[in-house]
Amino acid sequence: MKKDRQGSRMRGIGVGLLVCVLGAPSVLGVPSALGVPSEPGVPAALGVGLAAPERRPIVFVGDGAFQMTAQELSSMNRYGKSPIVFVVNNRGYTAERLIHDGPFNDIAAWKYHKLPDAFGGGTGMEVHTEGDLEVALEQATLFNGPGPMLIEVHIDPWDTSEAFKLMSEVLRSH
Ligand SMILES: Cc1ncc(C[n+]2csc(CCOP(=O)(O)OP(=O)(O)O)c2C)c(N)n1
Ligand SMILES: [Mg+2]
Repeated sequence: MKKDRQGSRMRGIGVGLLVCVLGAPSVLGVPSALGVPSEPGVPAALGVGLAAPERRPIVFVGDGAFQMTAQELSSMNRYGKSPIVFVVNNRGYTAERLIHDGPFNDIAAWKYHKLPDAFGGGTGMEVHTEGDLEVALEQATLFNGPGPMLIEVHIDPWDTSEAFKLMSEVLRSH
């Protein structure tokens, strides 16, 4: 993510998904983690929203994974669910780029923040800088539907954590 007046950079999250219950009882986080499949994150948020209506699912999903499950925004509208979905737009499959780069890691350039509207409702926001992110987080805190809130976060394709780089180096050498 680009620096702005706020200072330090934010790192890409790599790939993967973990479903875990965060501290606050009303919030359920579906963040990314290393080495587990990420594609079910968005559908899982819908399932969680249906199974535990008192909770607010929050999803962190890669753009590549999201392109496989984006239509669940439609189901969220259909069933009146309002998760917060962070889509990390690093223009493709960074996890695989680090291991073996090539044009097969590029994906179509969707305007992710416009998709809630296309799928029936909700709110979309776009984040380029840390200042934008602060505004988006404030809006997310106040958000109460209807429909999902999608926050598209732009990150450089090569901006990943040191741990992820190290893991990729090991994988690349095999
Ligand atoms: C259905 C499916 N096809 C292919 C893969 C292989 N795969 C592992 S990581 C990855 C890239 C994920 O990209 P993205 O969600 O954009 O995360 P990023 O690494 O860019 O943070 C892919 C395609 C997979 N896990 N599941
Ligand atoms: Mg990606």
